[in-house]
Amino acid sequence: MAARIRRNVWKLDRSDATLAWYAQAVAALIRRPIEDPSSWRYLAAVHGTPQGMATPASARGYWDQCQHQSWFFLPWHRGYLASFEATIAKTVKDLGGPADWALPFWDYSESLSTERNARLLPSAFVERTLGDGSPNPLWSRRARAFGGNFELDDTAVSTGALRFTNFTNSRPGVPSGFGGPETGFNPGGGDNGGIESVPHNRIHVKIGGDSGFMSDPSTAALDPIFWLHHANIDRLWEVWRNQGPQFQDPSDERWLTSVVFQMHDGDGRPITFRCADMPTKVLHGYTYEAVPVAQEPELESVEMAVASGARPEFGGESEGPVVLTGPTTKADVVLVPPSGLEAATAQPRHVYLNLENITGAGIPGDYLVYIDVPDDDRPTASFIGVMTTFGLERASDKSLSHGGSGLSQVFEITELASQLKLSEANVSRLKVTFVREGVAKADADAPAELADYAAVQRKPANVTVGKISLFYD
Ligand SMILES: [Cu+2]
Repeated sequence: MAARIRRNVWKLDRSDATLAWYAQAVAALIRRPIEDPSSWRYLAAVHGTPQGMATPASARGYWDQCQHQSWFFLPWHRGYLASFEATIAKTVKDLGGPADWALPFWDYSESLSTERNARLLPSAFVERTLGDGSPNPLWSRRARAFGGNFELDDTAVSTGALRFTNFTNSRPGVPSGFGGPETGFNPGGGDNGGIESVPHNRIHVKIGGDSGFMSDPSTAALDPIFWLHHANIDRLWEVWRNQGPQFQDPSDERWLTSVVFQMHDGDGRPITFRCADMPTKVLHGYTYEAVPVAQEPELESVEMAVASGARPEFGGESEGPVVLTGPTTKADVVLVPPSGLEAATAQPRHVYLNLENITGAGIPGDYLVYIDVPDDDRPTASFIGVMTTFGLERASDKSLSHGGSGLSQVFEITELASQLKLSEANVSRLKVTFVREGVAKADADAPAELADYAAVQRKPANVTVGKISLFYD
């Protein structure tokens, strides 16, 4: 079989039928019963099931399998995309369409100078109805937006994660690389890999808003745009690997072979795969249109850490949990000067700010994080990054793998720490400011066949950062 080519959705010709066939296939899958592994509902349940939805015995080990905050995030979703694409492609063929249908990707990070629409939701997904007045199968329950403009700013579409030279990292206190931290089978909880945090998590919540499908892992895959978003994340993995010989997937057996994932192929037959199978079983069969190094939106460059060496040195922590209420919350980190550095002019090589045990419920949206020191004469605090909250409720669920210890996030702040003279003995406090970005209100209704998912009551949004800490190495 010829390789399928996954194309940039904004570069499809006006005459191209890829999305029209996608819409027809989506409509066909939505009509299938949930017990059918090739149905829309079953495929979405493989990612996650809403609270209260019982998993039939036959679906155990197949539903609720998504891997987040883990070095399995990229490979699990790669297999998931392949399973979905095979199902849609077979349906397209059965409906009389082309035999080589492939999932397009949405490259929202493309420079606006080469694709001015890049940050807009592709037009075929925007309208509720088609030209003939029938429902548009590609429309879904999303944040209210005008003309597909979900206000994706630089902080949402940044591909800065491509600068990580390490795929993973197991050292606590430092960033976990491009792909995510070393974990076992992990449906959620802990630290996001760079690419999972931004743009992945940011896009989910920007599109889903306060109650749309995309904002919650247990409903996200019900939205047809989910798959174009994840095709792009999967493509960025290839972009990352193509940057040079030092950009390597893990070679550890615990990543390659220790965890086996189960899904179905395009004919609904059970299949299994491991990360070691990625290049052969799963990646084989499709290729991405032009995998260039993505254009970087204008963001301050951040030096990314390479995983090596000993455990970083503790540099201070907040006095207690920080409850994020209101539009702005400030908290102090009480600093401990790094040993051996107080008297010297030497600076620590890297400084990391950690947000630990981020727990809560609902869809609070993301937070912009700023730092400054109380007596600093700068007029404004400095932006260090975005605390993303996609998957918060799941990560806070005590019945799941991490026992409800929540999400965590690490920011490298080396350059700012040196400007703020954090490692000097007379600087005793660091002020951290969380600015709530807010979530857009979502449409109240959903596609008619999926209305039951929209009726699920959401818990009121709340977020607590268990601890803010600082590490040096
Ligand atoms: Cu996702």
